[in-house]
Order: sequence, then structure tokens, then C-alpha cells
Amino acid sequence: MSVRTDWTRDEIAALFDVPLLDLVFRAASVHRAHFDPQAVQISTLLSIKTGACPEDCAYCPQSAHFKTGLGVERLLALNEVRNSASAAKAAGATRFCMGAAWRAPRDKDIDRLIEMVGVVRELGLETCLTAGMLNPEQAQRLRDAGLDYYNHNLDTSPEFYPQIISTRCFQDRLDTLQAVRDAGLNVCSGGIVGMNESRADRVGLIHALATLPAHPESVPINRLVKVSGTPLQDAEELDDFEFVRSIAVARLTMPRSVVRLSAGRETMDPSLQALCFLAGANSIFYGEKLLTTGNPEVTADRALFARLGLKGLEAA
Ligand code: SAM
Ligand code: DTB
Ligand code: SF4
Repeated sequence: MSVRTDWTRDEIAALFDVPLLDLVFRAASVHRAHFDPQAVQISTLLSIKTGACPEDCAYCPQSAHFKTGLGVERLLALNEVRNSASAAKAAGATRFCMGAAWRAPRDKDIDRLIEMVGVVRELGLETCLTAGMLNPEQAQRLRDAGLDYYNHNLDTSPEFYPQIISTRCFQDRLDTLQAVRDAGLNVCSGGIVGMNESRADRVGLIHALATLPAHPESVPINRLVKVSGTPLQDAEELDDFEFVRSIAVARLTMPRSVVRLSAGRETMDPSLQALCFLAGANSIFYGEKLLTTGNPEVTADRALFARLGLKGLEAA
């Protein structure tokens, strides 16, 4: 399948409607046409600035609008970042993703971020940052400092977006993605499913991603981690197979992108994760913590990879 950026919503909705085993078979076939199906890209996350975020994203434990009991931490010191990145490398990660709970960094924050990118690069790891909205100059400064990826998720469909976040709009997200792309950075952008959105919203999310001027190199599909104190703490559990469908449709519509089986793996048993890998997922977050919530133990992930015959992808 060639890479298309002109998908219609109807086409994407029709893919979601394909019987599950046929859908997974088709997605697995496309996956094999573009990637080694045993190779999984491994990223480790670190929260470099935690909590007290002015945004009101209904899923997020770090928003200052909700009482989640999360401790607030200022921007980490350089040696803390170096130590965490070094441990991630020793454990087998090839990319280190640093997350900051900001609406947008100030220019002086970019100075600090550039130093952090430098120490992670020195260790021979790929670098990724997610720090909120960027203007074109900030994106260019980060690129010039050697940053490899910038993560900025569209999160959900344009229609459902205002029910999840009121402090910024969907177009703000698109503008940052454009600045990131124009700066020559690799784009990491995906979303969250399981937020009480409809099937049509999942279609709308994948449509928005798959019709960007160029597909993101990395597409994280997160399953909501329900955190007490957030408005979505009691969200209805998304059917496992609807999650698999979301992965499969991302794979089919963005055939050359690396699709990440992202947050939510703690609630997925090995069989469900295996089905996600079959459906085209080829990246995970590795390490016991995501940003503030849990992720499977490294020993459990090593055992899973061994049982499935998967291997970590070497850094590009
Ligand atoms: N503040 C920046 C931003 O929002 O772009 C960067 C950090 S933010 C925590 C990065 C992403 O984490 C969000 O876009 C969202 O997709 C994901 N995320 C946050 N809380 C989550 C949760 N409870 N479950 C799943 N994904 C979550
Ligand atoms: C992404 O799509 N998911 C990651 C990363 N990009 C930054 C974050 C998941 C966060 C889950 C909730 C938490 O641990 O705070
Ligand atoms: Fe802030 Fe990002 Fe969490 Fe939204 S998702 S509240 S912007 S840290």
C-alpha cells in the first residue's frame, strides 16, 4: 500500500468496521511490507518537570485543575537527567523521551532543554521531548541542538477535543506540529482512546493524523490510564478489541509510521499485547514508570519479548 495523506473519514470508518480477524490480517500484512515484524522500538520516559500544569486536559494527573495528590517537581537538574538516561540505555532503550508539564516553554526554558538534549545525546541515545506548544523559533533551536523527535499528541477527534480540553484548541496542536515539521524535527503524534469518546471520534483522531501533510514518524496510541481525581477517573472501560482495531487502523492508514503501543499496557495481558504487535504496533515505552503513572516491570517486558520472539530495534 502506498502512503496516502488523502484518507476520507468514510474510508477510515469502513476500516474500523472490517471483521476483527480480517482487519488484523490486513494490518499485519501491511506491517510486514514495511518493517521487520519482530523489531520493536524501545523508548523510556522521564518526567523532567512534574505537575502544576495550567492546562485542564481531563485525562491528565498533572493538571493543576484537579486534585490527584501528585507531588509537584520543578525542572530536574542536568545530572538527574543524565543518570536516568544512562540507566535507560543500560536497560536496553534506544530513545529517551523527556516530558514537561507545561502549556508551552518560555524561551529561557528552551536553554535548559537544549542542555538536557545535549547530555542525552552524549550517551548515544535518540532524543525526544514533549513540553507543550512550540513556536517556530523554539522548534528550530531544539532541532539545531540535535533533538531528534518532538511529541505533541492530537489526543482525540477535533469534535470531541473541546469536551476534553478547554484551555487550548485543536488548531493550536496543529500549529505546533507544523512548526516542529518545518524545523526538520521528526514528529511524534498520536492520541488517547478510552476517554468515553465514540467510535466516530476514534475515526476522527486517526483521520486527523493520517491526513497531516506528512504522517508523523511515530504514532503513540495510548489507552487512557484512569487516574483518581481527574474528570475521567470513572471512564467506561474501552473494549480490548476496539483498542486493537485502533492500532490496526493506524497501521493501515500510516503504513510507514512507527505505531507505539503506548500508555495503558499495565492493564493489558500478554495475549492482548501480542495481538497489538500482530496488528502493527512496533514500539513501546519501557521502564517501570511512564511520566507519573505505572508501566510494566522491565523483567516482565523482557519475558514478554522472549516469549514472543521480539527484539529491540537498534537506534537509527
Ligand atoms: N504538556 C505537554 C503536552 O500536553 O503536550 C507534554 C506532556 S503530556 C503529559 C503528553 C501526553 O501524555 C498527552 O498529550 C497525552 O496524550 C498523554 N497522557 C497524559 N495523561 C494520560 C493518561 N492518563 N492516559 C494516557 N495518556 C495520557
Ligand atoms: C505519549 O503519547 N504517551 C506518553 C508520552 N507520549 C509523553 C505519556 C503517557 C502519560 C501517561 C500518564 C502519566 O504517566 O502521567
Ligand atoms: Fe498539562 Fe500536558 Fe497534562 Fe495537558 S497533558 S495537563 S498540557 S501536562
